Amino acid sequence: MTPVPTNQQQALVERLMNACGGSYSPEVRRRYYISGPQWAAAYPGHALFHAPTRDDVSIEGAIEAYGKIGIPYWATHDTDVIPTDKLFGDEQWAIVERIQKALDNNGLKCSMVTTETFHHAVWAASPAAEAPEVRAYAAERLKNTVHIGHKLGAQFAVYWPGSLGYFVQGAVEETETLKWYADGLNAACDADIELAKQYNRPTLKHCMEAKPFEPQAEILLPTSDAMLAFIYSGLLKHPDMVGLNPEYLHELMWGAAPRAALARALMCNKLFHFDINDGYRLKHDVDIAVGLVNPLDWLNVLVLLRSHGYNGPFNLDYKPPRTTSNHGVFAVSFPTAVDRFITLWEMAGDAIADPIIKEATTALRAGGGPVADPRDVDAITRNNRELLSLHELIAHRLFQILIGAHRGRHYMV
Ligand code: XLS
Ligand code: MG
Ligand code: MG
Repeated sequence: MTPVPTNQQQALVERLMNACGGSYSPEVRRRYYISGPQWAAAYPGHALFHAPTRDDVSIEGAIEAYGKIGIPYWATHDTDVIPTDKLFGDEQWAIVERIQKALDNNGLKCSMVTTETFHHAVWAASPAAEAPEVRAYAAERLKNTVHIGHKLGAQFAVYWPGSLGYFVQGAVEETETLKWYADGLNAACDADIELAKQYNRPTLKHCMEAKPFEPQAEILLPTSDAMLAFIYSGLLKHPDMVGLNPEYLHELMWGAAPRAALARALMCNKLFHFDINDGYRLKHDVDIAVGLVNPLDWLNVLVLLRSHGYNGPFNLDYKPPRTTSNHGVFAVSFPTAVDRFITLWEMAGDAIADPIIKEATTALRAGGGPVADPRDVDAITRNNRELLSLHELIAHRLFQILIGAHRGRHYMV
């Protein structure tokens, strides 16, 4: 084996990327409501046990790279772009202006803004801590993010409560903490109503994002379902303005079927925004890029969303692996993530239109016909016994669509 000299490695990666083929043009990619977060582009590969492996990526660097790839929207936490001690003042607004310029220069729009309420030491006891000054500060931060959102033309504000939970039991009174958390969201929505008037824009869509574990040991709103209950709990002043930003992996982490979790959000008309990535059940929030672990499940998720006309953002909330270089982040990681998403989205269209799946689904819904006595359990069971084999047949057909067998692709031994 011949070693690959360092000055030829990028060229090798590029050549093999081209050899893979099947990439969409930036124009095609821009037709989809895909957003690239600043934090995903700038993630340097660090974690609890990991030192960073990559260099910093600037605001302009991320936006320019997204523009070239064809990622049409950009999203950010407040402190991804504004140092904590520069928030609220003139320096913040100068940075916001810089961001707008970079977005304009590269043909991107800001879709979403979110407040970091988990990293800084001030959030040690959560954004809904006992101390009123912490909660007042949290409200200021949320209102400020809404303001930045209006300034940048965003449509969505996301809330991942992060440290809303505890490590040791008994000290925190959960119902009180949840009421305090609602106060923060209420302040953000009230501010939004005022700012929307001022900027002559619609109010933002406020989207809650659940994660079952991390960063605290116990989380007070661990799932999208818990958040739905919170939205309808009576604690929110504007429940109509608040919905969900489920994250694919966050649902998988607690053992859910992500498709079923999304269905429950759809039933309530609360699926506002969707963080897309992949990973493993009952494990950490590894944020692997979409489709690399569970492509069949992803196909199923997109069939559901397409058939319900979901038209919100698909936010690339994943972490390029720490083995990927700074060059690789934009040459391999982002374009391939976008292209797998588009491919799966198009396959979902194939699945919806597939004549075999259609006929099987219709037959299942028709059942075997009425039985003479509607209480005759044996007759009812017998009546559609053979039809039920279609469940597995449909799953097989979805697998065929995933591997292209429905288009005549076959393997020979
Ligand atoms: C963290 C979350 C975070 C949110 C936005 O696990 O996924 O990245 O999407 O704060
Ligand atoms: Mg997320
Ligand atoms: Mg995650």
